[in-house]
Amino acid sequence: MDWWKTLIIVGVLASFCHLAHSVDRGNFKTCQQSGFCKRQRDIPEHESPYYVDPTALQISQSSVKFQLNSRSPKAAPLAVSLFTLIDNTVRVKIDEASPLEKRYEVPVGDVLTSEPKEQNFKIIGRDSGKMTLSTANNNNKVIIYFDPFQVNLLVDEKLVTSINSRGLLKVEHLRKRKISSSSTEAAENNNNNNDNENKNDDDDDNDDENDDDDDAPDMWEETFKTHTDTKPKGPTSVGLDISFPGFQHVYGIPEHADSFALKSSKNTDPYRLYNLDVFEYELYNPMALYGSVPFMLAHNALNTVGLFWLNAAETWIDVYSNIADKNVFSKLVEFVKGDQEIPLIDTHWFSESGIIDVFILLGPQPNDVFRQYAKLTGTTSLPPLFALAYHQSRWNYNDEQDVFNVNDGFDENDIPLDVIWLDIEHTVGKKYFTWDSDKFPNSVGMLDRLAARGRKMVTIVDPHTKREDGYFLYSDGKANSYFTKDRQGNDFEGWCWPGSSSWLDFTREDVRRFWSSMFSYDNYKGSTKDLFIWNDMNEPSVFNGPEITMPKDLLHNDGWEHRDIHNIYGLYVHRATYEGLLERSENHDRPFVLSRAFFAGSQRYGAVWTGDNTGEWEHLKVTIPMLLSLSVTGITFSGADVGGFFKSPDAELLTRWYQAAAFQPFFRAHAHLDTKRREPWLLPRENMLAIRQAIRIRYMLLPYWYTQFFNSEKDGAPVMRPLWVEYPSDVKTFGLDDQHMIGPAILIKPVVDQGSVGINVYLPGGAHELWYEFDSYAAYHGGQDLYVPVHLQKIPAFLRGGHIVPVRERVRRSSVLSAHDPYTIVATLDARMSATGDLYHDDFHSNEYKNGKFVHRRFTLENMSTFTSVDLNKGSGRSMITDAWIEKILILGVKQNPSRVTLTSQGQHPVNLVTSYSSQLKVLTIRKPAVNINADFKILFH
Ligand code: NBV
Repeated sequence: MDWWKTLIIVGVLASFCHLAHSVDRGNFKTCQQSGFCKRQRDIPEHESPYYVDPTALQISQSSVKFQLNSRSPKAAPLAVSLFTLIDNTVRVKIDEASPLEKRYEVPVGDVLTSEPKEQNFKIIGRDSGKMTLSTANNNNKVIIYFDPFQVNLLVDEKLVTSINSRGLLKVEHLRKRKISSSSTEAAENNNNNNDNENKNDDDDDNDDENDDDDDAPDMWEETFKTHTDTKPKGPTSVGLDISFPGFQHVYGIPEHADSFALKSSKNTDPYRLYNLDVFEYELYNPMALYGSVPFMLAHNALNTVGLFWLNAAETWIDVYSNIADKNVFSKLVEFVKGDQEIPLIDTHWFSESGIIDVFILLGPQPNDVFRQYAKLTGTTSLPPLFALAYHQSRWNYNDEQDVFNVNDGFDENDIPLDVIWLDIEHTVGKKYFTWDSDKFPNSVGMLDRLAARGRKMVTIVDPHTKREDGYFLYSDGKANSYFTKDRQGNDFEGWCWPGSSSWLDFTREDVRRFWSSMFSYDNYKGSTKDLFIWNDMNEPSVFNGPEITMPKDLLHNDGWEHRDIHNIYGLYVHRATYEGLLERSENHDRPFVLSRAFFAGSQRYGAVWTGDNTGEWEHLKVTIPMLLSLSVTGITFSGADVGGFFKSPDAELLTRWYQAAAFQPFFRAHAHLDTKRREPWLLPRENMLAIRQAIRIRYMLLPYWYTQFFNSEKDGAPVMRPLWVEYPSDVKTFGLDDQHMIGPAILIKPVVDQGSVGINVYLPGGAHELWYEFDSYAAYHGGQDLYVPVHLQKIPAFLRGGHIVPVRERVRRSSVLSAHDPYTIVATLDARMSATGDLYHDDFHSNEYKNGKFVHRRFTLENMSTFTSVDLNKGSGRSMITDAWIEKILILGVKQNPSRVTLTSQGQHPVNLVTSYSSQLKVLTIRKPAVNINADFKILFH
């Protein structure tokens, strides 16, 4: 074996076998170590050198196009296209006016679901200095200032976003390299590696003679540790500043292990977006992690604005805040003088290549921004129900017997479970789509045995392919030239779990089709319809690559460099897998695929998780801001390894982790190979009971979760949501990192501190709002910090008054087994003695719902006098015949026992219903209304 390979193996094993104890920062670049980051970040704030020639505007009904010229001889002219889009959205594209060659743009359909629909504007003002546009039927304005170039966006006459107001627009134009004596050697190397371009050519107009930075050492080649990035195109970065006047809070741009409201980066590195496999990541810093969504939301008491930066290259974002960045002295002066500055958040975005393509989503409210973003990048597809239930994973369940023991363990302890997961050790030598036949001699039999209890299995399929002749994936991939290429045009070879590996070029559609076909039952031998997939390592993780990933100068489809597409590689893997599962059932069944890497739009293909966290209290805490950041940027279906991947949590931490995660979208326990086994029954009994209780609550609430996911597929609103989505003007909610909501009706503040005996929960909404404690049904007013004493079983959760939540009370072994069980409807009265909510129901696994085969009802309780059920699925002309019925209705906050309660269903005679009333709990229970969930009915309270 080559010496370098031995070194790598030792290094990798050392880190993966836990000799290291925290992130090795030296493996990852700081801004100072990244040429373009440094160059872009160092631009001083100034008046922009760019100006528009107002006589040369090209104006159409929905776009304005113009050239930007610069007073600085170093900057090449730029071409700007500004589009007004439907639904209060404005798009600004900035490219070089005449680039040497085309710059990369993500193909339409890959992130944007389709070409965004434009909407006509009116020119409502124009003079020599500016032009003002407004789209029909809304109160938004776009003002283009000519000199210096700047774009302001107003909502209801309020300035909410300003582009290039700090003059930081900078596009490093493509150029040919000048050969100077100092750089000859480097240039030669460069040309050797890249024989089709960059020959020195003195006549070229774009060759900026005045640009004396051209030969800066890191512009044409960049070395990090032992890796040299040959940068055949030289410097190609793009950057722009975007400010949010009037805002003090911005959110989003996952993935970072950091607070939900983004912090000022004045004294740190900028937030980095570059999909990376970061071993033992640290908390509360802006380092990059496994996925990237370049989408940010600014929110204040009046407005929400979204900013989507469509660029798949490495990206850094600076966030400055005039309020947060103020020093103590100026705060004191302000306090004494009594005047306060208007808050302002300045952001500065820069990407290594591609073009500037920015979408400003003008809201004005949070749900508007979610819908506007969903129109661009799509929504989370409704998962099959089992995917929302509880998952049990570990690296690794060793063999079939191990799987059966786990399967039985859940039943013996009456703990519901839907899915058991198999990690990389189930394969032959990490060759995916294979089974180690010693450990798993009869995978079909095993899958069937799980399926008999309504359970599924998930296996891991990573995107690195073992380079072994005879391994079908490798042989076919090689024969068809499907692998990502190095600079010499050979299949790139790197190091990963299987040893020497290659990586399919998932940016190519034909390669994705090839990958998808691997999931057919014929190709994936030993799989059945009950087997689903997990894509790990798809950043992609390359053990011997720069920053543990692919070299940036590798080549993909049409000669685009890995640099251009890095952040979207993982999405393509996720997508190809998702499409494979769809195909294997001829589009009949909904896929389930978990992915570690992601980008904007990944929500369309399934779930993501936050990777290799650690079994420590701080890691439990950070799950909330991390998952909220994913949620508000479209990645609705996300979770964190319950218990933490590294290290062994003690029983208390593990219990609290289950309780928090039972209220997070993707609910899976997972653990590193080296950790102690931690299936719930291995814990002391009181912990096992508390965990069982948390999982049972999850199952009880599955109808509510499922309904929320159905709604989210339609409107893009997150299921796990910050309080400010429901209470946009309540400033006390803007900085919360430790409590959140599920849909509009459930508020939760999990216990995340060791030895906690009580916690303060903020109940929003003012004194007129009512909140009902989940276990006791006790009612509390909003607008207060409520102290809640806690014991080991306690999960501080509240139901919001005025809502109706569907649940299922019968506990089964898995969610599938309760598909035909009746529902209980829980209504919580608000101050007007009313409540409303909906229930969605279908076959829980197929795509038939897309043909209208579902039940969707709206329940409304008016003034504690009538309860009605209305069909929300009338429009489709189809519905679903179901035997599911309502076995109980619980009404919380009822002040008086009604003398009689009657039910009228489908036009029949009214019948009296059996009820019971607890004057102490203020709960009215209607027993056995026994009405089909799809019936039109009315209940009257006399
Ligand atoms: O496949 C092994 C693990 C997996 O269990 C984990 O969930 C992934 O995030 N995988 C990473 C690779 C190695 C991690 C040290």
